[in-house]
Amino acid sequence: MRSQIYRTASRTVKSLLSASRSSPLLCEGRTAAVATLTTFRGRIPTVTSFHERAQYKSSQSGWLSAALTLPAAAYMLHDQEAHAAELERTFIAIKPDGVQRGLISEIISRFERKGFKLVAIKLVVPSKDFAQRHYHDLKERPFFNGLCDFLSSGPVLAMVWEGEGVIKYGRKLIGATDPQKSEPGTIRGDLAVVVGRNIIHGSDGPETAKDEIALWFEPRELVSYTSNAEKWIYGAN
Ligand code: DAT
Ligand code: MG
Repeated sequence: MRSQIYRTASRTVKSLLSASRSSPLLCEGRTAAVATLTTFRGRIPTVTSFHERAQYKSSQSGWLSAALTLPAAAYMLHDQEAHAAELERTFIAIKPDGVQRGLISEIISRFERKGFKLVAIKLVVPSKDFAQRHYHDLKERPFFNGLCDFLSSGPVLAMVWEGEGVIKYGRKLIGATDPQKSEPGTIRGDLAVVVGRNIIHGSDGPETAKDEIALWFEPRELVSYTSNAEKWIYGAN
């Protein structure tokens, strides 16, 4: 347990430090949060939330008011359970057919209700060149050109979801590539009929997830935060 806490803490510190390097505007709040980490022995994972509140306050009305909120924030977070799971991230996109059919909220709610956390989202119309980069591993397939034409034909809702096992389980929520073979209860099984209009994309492994997140999002577009629900979603008895 203790080593998990230290692992999570060091991850938090690393991400805070790298974020502060990449974003000078946020530097003050983040550095202060890292410094505070050393004073919160035994309650390390709450620092992320604390930091986010401090950063928010800092961006709203300056560091002074953030400093004034510290005792209250520390008190409010005192009861939060330490969530020590190593959380992973996956890239999920609702393709133009899913967007046009009004399935955004239906699809998002399935990931949300499961307990996964949304950490990035944007609506974009990818260029054909961008679509070809996204599907580069399929460039030898006969449907590659049509697939890239289709992905770049309209708005795509690009997202990053976070959670324990989210890459593999995200694929389970999505269902088999061909909706004719997807189980009922899955997104494609319930909401799509043919492979050429299967409404959603999900990364198929850790390496793909990393590459696809980097292709679609700038690091600063990924929002690290602690959800209030996490203490109810994660835990061991
Ligand atoms: P998935 O989207 O399940 O990861 P994939 O990576 O093999 O599947 O293929 C990417 C997309 O290409 C898929 O969502 C739909 C399209 N596609 C796959 N196989 C196809 C086929 N046989 N005919 C037409 N389109 C296909
Ligand atoms: Mg794939």
